[in-house]
Amino acid sequence: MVARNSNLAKLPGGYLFPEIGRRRKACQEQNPGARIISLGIGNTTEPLTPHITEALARAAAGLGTAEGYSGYGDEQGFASLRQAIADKLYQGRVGADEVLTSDGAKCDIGRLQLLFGNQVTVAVQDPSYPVYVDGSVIMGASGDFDSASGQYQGIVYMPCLPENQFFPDLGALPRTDLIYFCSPNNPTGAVATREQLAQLVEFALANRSIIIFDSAYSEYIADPSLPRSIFEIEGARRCAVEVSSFSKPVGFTGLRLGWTVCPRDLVFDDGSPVLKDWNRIMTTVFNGASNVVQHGGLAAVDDTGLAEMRRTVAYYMENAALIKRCLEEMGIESHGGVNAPYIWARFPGCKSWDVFARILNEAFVVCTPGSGFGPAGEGFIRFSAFGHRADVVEATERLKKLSF
Ligand code: PL4
Repeated sequence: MVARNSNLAKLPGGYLFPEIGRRRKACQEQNPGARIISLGIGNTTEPLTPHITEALARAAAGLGTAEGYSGYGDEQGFASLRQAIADKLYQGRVGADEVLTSDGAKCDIGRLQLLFGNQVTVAVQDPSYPVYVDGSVIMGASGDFDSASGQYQGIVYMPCLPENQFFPDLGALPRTDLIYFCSPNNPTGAVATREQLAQLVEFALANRSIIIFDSAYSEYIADPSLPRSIFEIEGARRCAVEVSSFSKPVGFTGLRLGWTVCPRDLVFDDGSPVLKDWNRIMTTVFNGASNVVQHGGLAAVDDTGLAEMRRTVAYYMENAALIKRCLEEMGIESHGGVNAPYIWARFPGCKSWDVFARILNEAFVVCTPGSGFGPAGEGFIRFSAFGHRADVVEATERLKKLSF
């Protein structure tokens, strides 16, 4: 027999989102006639535009011809797509050679964890997208789980609460090798200001840390004064990598296409470039994003695609406004939902999973319990703005009938 990977044994429970799916299924079985609406998992619902589906269809049909057929491509992705991302989404702030495309931000986070190995120390925003912590645990970079605090002993948790404007007190933090930072934030919906990101970069440079910046929701920033990329900040090229995705702005959650920017200037202690090792990881354990999907990505970032992207984002943000208004009418404190598709609602004195259960069983609406994102999420609930408009309207009507 083979010994179990002891790191996996450190995880106290299953991954958050399948657990929510399990509870939804149980509720449906108990209430077969109920029409459950999801404001839970951040999963896109609106159809792709003809502009994109035509590009996908053309590429797929081309594979059936001698001229259009292609097999393995470069693991880093189409040169044209890397250039388009650098030019259109980063306005030339990063080089095409620094952009490596992939099958999504989540998968890149896992491969970055492989890149940095298990000897690194790690800091995360608390609450945060569970992959940062769970992936670090699986890699062996977390220490043991302490059930009293709900924290891993080897991970530095940076509380991000309404009381500190969702930005950690950097002066109170110990040095770590890696700092995971997500803006617009999942789950709080908070967006770091330029000044805050400048402080973070200064902190990372002073400590010789590397920031893993997750900008999966950057297209949801409508306020032009807020930074969409860490690379808008002076010095970030020497201390940050950025993961991002076509999932949320274009609806490629099922198609799968993302990218990571790893600047040439970022080096390890020994002076060797991080980009060289990132290339090594990507060429070794990844075989390139689907060639059909990359054609869809090219369509998403041409002029028509970018205009459509803005309309898709606007649609989900109108949902966010409806959810926020509903919570306001209910007298529930809420955050986010302005430059981000998540609304973070506070239920003082309540346990997140209890509120989740009430909303599911009494309103047949799925949400996400804040504690699933870290101990500082206890007492909060995350509502996702991804959904069909009619469902969001009905969900808010049902929510208004509950009292907390
Ligand atoms: C459920 C901050 C959602 N099964 O689609 P990707 O891989 O390019 O991007 C995933 C991702 C990356 N970074 C952040 C994210 O919030 C997400 C997606 N998160 C959510 O509801 O929190 C989907 C979750 C999916 C998952 O586990 O990612």
